[in-house]
Amino acid sequence: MHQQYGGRDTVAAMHTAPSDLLITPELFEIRRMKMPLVRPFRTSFGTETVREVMIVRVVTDRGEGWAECSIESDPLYLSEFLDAADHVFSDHLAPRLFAHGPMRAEDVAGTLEPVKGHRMAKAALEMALLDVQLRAQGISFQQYIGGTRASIPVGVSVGMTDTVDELVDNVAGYVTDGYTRVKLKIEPGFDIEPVRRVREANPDVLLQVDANTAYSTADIEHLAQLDAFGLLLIEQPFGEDDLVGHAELARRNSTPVCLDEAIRCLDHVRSALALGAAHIINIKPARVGGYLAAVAVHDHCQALGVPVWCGGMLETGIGRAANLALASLPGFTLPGDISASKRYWTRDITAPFEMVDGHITVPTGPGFGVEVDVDFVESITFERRELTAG
Ligand code: NPQ
Ligand code: MG
Repeated sequence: MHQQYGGRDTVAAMHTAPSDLLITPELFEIRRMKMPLVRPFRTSFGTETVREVMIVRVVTDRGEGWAECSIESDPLYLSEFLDAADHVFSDHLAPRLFAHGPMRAEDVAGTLEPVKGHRMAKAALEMALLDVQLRAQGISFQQYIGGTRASIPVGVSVGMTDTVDELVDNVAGYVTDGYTRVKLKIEPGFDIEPVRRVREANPDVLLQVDANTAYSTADIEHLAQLDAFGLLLIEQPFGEDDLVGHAELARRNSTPVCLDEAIRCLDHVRSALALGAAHIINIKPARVGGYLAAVAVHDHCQALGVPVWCGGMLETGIGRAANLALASLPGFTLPGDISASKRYWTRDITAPFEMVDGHITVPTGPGFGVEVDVDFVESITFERRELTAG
């Protein structure tokens, strides 16, 4: 069993032959943009009305590739944030890739390994080079990882509201749209009653909750009230490092426990499962260091029969495309937070992803399979930097 999280060995061994195509990155273009959300998104760590988005374009001797840097603007979800990523790209990550010379996308994680942490930033650079590599080989990301489904059922993550009536209305709209699963954001003071009301109005909907670390083990008794609502899972109620606390919750309450923020690499998955701290794992590719590491986490969980689903970070079409392909792997047995583009954006930077009967089609074009609307990107960019060797 491979236990490293870096994509190289694990992914190559289980899915594809290692690429023999070598790529030399010549330039990374980092763009920052502001994209208004169609409605405010309120979680226990704040309310977002405008998503700041960072994307990366890499220019290489084998063509160019695009990536999305799925990080929050402030360090409120995890410690990583966009200004930090900007800095770490230019001072620590890009120089190591330029110094390495010709490489495969599978070499990126190992090359960047001396830099501790910053997995979400690393993920973006690997993603850009993987897009180049797959485009040059004429294969889709789905083919590369061995994704098996042509379209996948998707869920929606619903922000908190001022009143429970408003929440029930918002959920009704999403259920009418056809979402196959609804996730409610909860926090102390906005939990049992909202969930009760949504469940009463939607007796059969697949329902789950996400607390983004807003509780502590002192709340286990309180959270036991959620056991009455037939939830699929409760996601990350306690702190990102509190595996033992989550294990206690899993023992005492009947709602299955899912970890999000706690899972930043495969080692965290191994520890969480060994402790009984999780029944289910939310895989966010950026959080675990990239799409190759995400595949490795999937493989590990699949081998153990642990269900996984694909989380969301309010992605543009670039990240959404990649998440769809990832979630087409057979171990993604629960619908993910991969909504239609219009759940978040009035206008996306790629062609929008549309949902039909609760499903979205997985892209099949080379690389991540989307074309970036460069004119639109240019019009909403407020900062653009080029990183080059030397
Ligand atoms: C989660 N996502 O599962 C995250 C958290 C989250 C879809 O619920 C800007 C950028 C705002 C990233 C809000 C969903 C965000 C964000 C919430 C991530 O915990
Ligand atoms: Mg979450």
